[in-house]
Amino acid sequence: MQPMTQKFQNYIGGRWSDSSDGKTFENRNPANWQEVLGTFPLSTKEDVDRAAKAAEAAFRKWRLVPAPERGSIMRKVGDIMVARKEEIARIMTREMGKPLLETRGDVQEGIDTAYYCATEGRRLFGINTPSELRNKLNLSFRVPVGVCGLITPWNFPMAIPTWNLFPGLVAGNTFVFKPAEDTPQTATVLTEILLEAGLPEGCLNLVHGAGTTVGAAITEHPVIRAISFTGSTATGRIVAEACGRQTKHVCLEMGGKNAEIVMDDADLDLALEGALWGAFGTTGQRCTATSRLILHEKIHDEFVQKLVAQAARLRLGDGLESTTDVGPVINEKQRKNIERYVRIGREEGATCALGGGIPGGQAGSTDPRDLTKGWFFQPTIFTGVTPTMRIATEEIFGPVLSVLKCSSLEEAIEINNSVIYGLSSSIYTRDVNKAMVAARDLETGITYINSATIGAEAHMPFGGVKATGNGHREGGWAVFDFYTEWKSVYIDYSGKLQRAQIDNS
Ligand code: UN1
Repeated sequence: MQPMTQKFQNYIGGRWSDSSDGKTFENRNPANWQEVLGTFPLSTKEDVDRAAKAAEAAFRKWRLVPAPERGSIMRKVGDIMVARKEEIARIMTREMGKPLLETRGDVQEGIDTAYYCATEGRRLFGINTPSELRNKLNLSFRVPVGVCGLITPWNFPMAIPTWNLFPGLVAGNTFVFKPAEDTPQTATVLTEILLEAGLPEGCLNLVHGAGTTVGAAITEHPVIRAISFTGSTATGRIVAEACGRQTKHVCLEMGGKNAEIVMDDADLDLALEGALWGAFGTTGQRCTATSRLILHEKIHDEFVQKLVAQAARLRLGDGLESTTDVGPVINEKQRKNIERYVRIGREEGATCALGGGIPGGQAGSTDPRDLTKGWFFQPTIFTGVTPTMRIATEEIFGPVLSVLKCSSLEEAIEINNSVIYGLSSSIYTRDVNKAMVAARDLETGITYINSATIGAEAHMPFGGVKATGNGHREGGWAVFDFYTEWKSVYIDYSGKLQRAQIDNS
């Protein structure tokens, strides 16, 4: 007998419910696409409307709960996540594909964010200034924005929702949350954890479904005052336009084309490890993934040779297997896109030095490591890439690394800065002067010195410049600037009318 497929629901206004029209979609395992992990509501505009109204009602009370008390819920959330870390990592690996080592890291990022936000509940500092007038006091403090809409991607199914929900809730906002259709179960677990920790009804409303329906309805809903979106630059622009029309706050985290620069004085073994981890970790599906490697001409050939040899040894497989280094790509559409870019790279005249295709295997085999069952793609390295090629400028979001050559630090920086994106960058050098020039001049929101382009920490600002973002940051203290408004309060205790700019002259 076939096992029953688990049926999951939305969480709106304190109740678990189906989509208003009863429709559902399937969640499948990318390492074995025959395996259905559950069905989820394919929600409607009406569901979003109910969620937004529930969030609005909850906001009236939640904003008055003292911030340290809101923060203490996050401490409990962190404790529950610690206790359930392994279970969540397994759920995430099954629906997202990356190896357990990485899904544990994803959960850990959520735990770190929970404990960090718990402590921020006791700060949320404002700024007080002297008044220009006598017997008058000026205060400025943070107030919540209101109902926020959160639209998150599948590559960090736990970390990215927590980067938003935890600080946003501690700051006193309430949420309508639409997770990616590829990773709805991790989002469901996160919702359960917040409820178990004591988050009141209506503060978090989980609405599953398609971006074109649920995402669009969230973006357009008049009650929702701020939108946080992480995904492609193309979709981000649509979200931004809609928000602009409605004067809604919007925080965008979009594409990247991150480069690792290796100078001729670098510790090459370290730089090699960084390149392998940055390019092929998470199967290259991080916004921060290394998709360009800019090598100094003096070390280029030796480096490429070692890189290709080591990348060839990476083991593809189901992320649940301890022997797996690189999991599958998330879905068929993404894999087709990666194949398309490999074709483009070849047509542009770059040399495919490794991989470039779908790995073979025994069709119909019962071996759990059979790669034909999932959306696997070989780790791929292109050499002879020049800065204007499409594989050097466009985001691929897969295990494809483009290798470029430079003859100086200045040229490396120029190549790095020549793309439209600006999320992360990295430089390997032993020369402190070069490192400092790079830290200053690389046009990215994040720069790593002697470390890979990936690995942001929860308490530091995260985000990019140029087409990657719109000036906001997630993570750390900076995310509270997005989830709060400034309120300026003037307290006049002179007992008379004091006219600013007039009575003080
Ligand atoms: C992302 O790729 O969208 O810095 C997030 C990193 C991770 C988060 C990446 N901590 O690579």
